[in-house]
Amino acid sequence: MKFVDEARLRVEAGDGGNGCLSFRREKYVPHGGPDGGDGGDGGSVILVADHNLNTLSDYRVNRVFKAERGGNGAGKQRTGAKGSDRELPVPVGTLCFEADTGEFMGDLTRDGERLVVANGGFHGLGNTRYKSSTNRAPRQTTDGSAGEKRNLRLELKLLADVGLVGLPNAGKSTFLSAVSAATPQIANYPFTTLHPQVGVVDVGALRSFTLVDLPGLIEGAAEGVGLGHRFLKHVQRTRLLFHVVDMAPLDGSDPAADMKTVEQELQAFSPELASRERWLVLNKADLVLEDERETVAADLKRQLGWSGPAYVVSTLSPDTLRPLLLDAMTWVEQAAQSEEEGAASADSEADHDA
Ligand SMILES: Nc1nc2c(ncn2[C@@H]2O[C@H](COP(=O)(O)OP(=O)(O)OP(=O)(O)O)[C@@H](O)[C@H]2O)c(=O)[nH]1
Ligand SMILES: [Mg+2]
Repeated sequence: MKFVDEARLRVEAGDGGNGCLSFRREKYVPHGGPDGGDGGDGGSVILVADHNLNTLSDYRVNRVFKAERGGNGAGKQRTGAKGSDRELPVPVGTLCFEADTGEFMGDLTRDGERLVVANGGFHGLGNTRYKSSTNRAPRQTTDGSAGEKRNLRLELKLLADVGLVGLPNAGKSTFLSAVSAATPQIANYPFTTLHPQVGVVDVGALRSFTLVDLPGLIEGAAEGVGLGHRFLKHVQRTRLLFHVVDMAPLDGSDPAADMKTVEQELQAFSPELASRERWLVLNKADLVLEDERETVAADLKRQLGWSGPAYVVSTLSPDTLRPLLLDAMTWVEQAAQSEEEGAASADSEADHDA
């Protein structure tokens, strides 16, 4: 399915049904009282996050999505039916904005999460409601109120724990396919990957993290060279980046210079992303003689002044990825835990203030 990560649409909630004006008419009851029922509420339009979706392609052509109008009230105090809601499934990671004002409306981060984007109108009242001791035959009713209508802009920013960045051909997709059930396209030409793809990495019993594979970055991506750099937004919400580097590029390029290129492009996209926790994944170790691997790796780190974590791997032999995956799992768990603690302490501070 086509990958679409931005969309515009119009949503129109249902109007409330009108109240009814009616009087009881029965045999042998000459002056029956009022019996007009209320209308039903209009249906709302609701975004619902669905983890089976990974694209906004359902919304790529500007369409209008309407919820049902509430039914009108009727005699014999019958209430109009409530208009049914219109549910719009969207991928987890969808952000919603009101298109005309740019106002942020919500972020759907969990499967099943719901966001009402247009509230249905309120029902009108039937004349039965206006009966009183002084007015036994009210002719008053109200109409239902109008449902909300608005233009929306949706933006998908994938949610994953770890993101893969690097030059084209570094082996990012091979990495994802080696460690998850995802089946990205792999080939020895640049820009094989055109769209981000997420896989789940199982690391033993009940421990897993999500990993997103991206297209390759090249020099000038920020100015639109190659596939540009817009896709980097899909790693903005990751906790950790794997920077995949080809240790022995066939084109004879210098791996240290290659690394710097990627660093510069991350920086150009967002300094915040460039300073995100990033681990070096020196790939294609199988192309380097076994007793030279450590020297090559040490040399690269020295050239870059790299003091962070670095792993020498070959995505063609998944065993070599094991230590990296275990460390990443632990790191992700700890990051999630400290985030939770941070949120909890912020909450308790707020309680304290209150
Ligand atoms: N020898 C060797 N080749 C590898 C290794 N990992 C990947 N490759 C090869 O490198 C080529 C590129 O791999 P991909 O996984 O498509 O690279 P990518 O980083 O996803 O590339 P783009 O999608 O273009 O950005 C393919 O021919 C892979 O078979 C490795 O560890 N050793
Ligand atoms: Mg790829």
